[in-house]
Amino acid sequence: MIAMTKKILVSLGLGLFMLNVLAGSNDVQVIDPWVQAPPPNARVLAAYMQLKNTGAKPQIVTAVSSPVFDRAEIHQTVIQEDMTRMERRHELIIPPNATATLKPGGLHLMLIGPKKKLQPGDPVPITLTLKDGSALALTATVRAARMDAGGDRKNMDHSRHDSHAH
Ligand SMILES: [Cu+2]
Repeated sequence: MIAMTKKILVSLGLGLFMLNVLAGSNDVQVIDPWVQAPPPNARVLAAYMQLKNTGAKPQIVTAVSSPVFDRAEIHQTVIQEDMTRMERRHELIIPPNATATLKPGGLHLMLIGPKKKLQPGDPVPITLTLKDGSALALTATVRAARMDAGGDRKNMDHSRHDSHAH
């Protein structure tokens, strides 16, 4: 079903975006990519998505870029001794027949130095470079955090509160 859809899109010549996706790794599907709507004057934004590897070998993301940001990194949010902080990862491994989930409070793409103001609904082009040298182009949409992300945030606030000395 998916293969058929792709073939039809290509035969219609539907733009560079789809072609770029197909020219990249056919084994990685990008599901629901979005960028969290930033507070005013934010210098870093987070992008989330699911990366589904339908192939039989691991797929490894080694670099991230976006034309509307100075640079981008792979980050993991970690909670250590009641402190929430972000660690940079140099690789994002998607095991065979598995899905890597990038979500608030966990793995994310850190978009650094926005070149323009972004608002909900704006498209954000992002390119993932895989270890095999192929590129995976996607377009994320800016939107406010989802309701189901609220639980994560509440936990983070709570842990921060606990870390205060009273
Ligand atoms: Cu980060």
